[in-house]
Amino acid sequence: MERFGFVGLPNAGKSSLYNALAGGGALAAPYAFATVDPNVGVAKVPDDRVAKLAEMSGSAEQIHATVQFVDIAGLVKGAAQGEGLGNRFLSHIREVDALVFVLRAFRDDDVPGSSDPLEQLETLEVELVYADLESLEKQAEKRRKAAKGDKSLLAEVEALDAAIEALAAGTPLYRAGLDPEHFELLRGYNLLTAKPALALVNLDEAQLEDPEEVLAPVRAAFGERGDSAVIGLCIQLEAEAAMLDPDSRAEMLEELGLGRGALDSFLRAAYEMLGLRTYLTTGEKETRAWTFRAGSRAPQAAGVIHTDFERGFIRAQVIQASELLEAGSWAAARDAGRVRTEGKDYEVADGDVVEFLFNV
Ligand SMILES: Nc1nc2c(ncn2[C@@H]2O[C@H](COP(=O)(O)OP(=O)(O)OP(=O)(O)O)[C@@H](O)[C@H]2O)c(=O)[nH]1
Ligand SMILES: [Mg+2]
Repeated sequence: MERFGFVGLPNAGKSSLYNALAGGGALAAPYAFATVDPNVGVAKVPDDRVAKLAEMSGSAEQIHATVQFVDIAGLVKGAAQGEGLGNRFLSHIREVDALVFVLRAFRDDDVPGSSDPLEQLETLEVELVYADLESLEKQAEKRRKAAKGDKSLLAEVEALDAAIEALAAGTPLYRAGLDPEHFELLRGYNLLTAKPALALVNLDEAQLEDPEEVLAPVRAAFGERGDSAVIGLCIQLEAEAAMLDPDSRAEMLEELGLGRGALDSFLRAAYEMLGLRTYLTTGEKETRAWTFRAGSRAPQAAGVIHTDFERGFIRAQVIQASELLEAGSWAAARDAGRVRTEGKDYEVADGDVVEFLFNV
């Protein structure tokens, strides 16, 4: 399962965010390093299509796609040189697939720390960039030597040089605009800033009135990807709402004008940013959302259900969920000629409802 890690300064609200997603369980406290060992939780990826298809098919069970999220200890200036929880903290970040920067904007005199999200983003980026730069410089030297005898390594050395240049200028690789081929060649180095990243700005209730005022500078700093990669929400309210039963929760969010809460859209954005997409299967037994990587062909996507499906893949019957729901049933959609037959080169799309035919 894919994992997001929450990265932020002490008291930014990481453990509170964890509690909002998990319905409690993590210590959230107004002092630095309340969290030492990471808390790991699982969240359902919200998807309206699951319930709708389940209703259509009379499914006994509904199964959502899930992601893991990890509440990591707070990072401080100098972490890359061992300050705070130092290397321990960095190794926890290394183990996740994507970064969610939790940036505090909320103002509260009882909670020490900065309320300037931009300043925090800069601090975090400096530490991660520094750690990456240090690890790359060591490795690049060896690769340069090896490339003298082995020309096939030249492209990799070029990629390393481009990455080092960006990092030395203080730019994290997720927004350095590196050549995609270079980026690919850096994959094996497990760099912190080569992971996809998004920023979650923790607002107070007053700031919720006009979030853009707070978010705009963060968007600008986050580069071109800024618009979809910067999300504002009030973690405290979401965490309080998460502790309630579903009816009171809906009522509370409604009263605050938060609709279904911002957590759902945050989870969906994080999932998509990771390059994850969903296809669905539906029948009387269950309706289920399956996670695949954007760009996967039908056999690889089938392999998510079972390796036999990939190995013995013959063909897939496919229709978009919205079309199927409009038709009202699989049989009606098929009779209307709306169910397509696709082969092994088909690139599966988000929202496809699929039946695989395979033989092993
Ligand atoms: N006023 C206010 N307080 C908040 C908000 N979010 C979190 N807090 C409080 O801030 C304090 C720190 O929150 P945590 O979630 O423990 O912060 P953390 O990022 O996990 O901190 P460390 O584990 O020390 O790195 C707690 O006392 C929270 O109740 C918010 O939106 N508004
Ligand atoms: Mg914490």
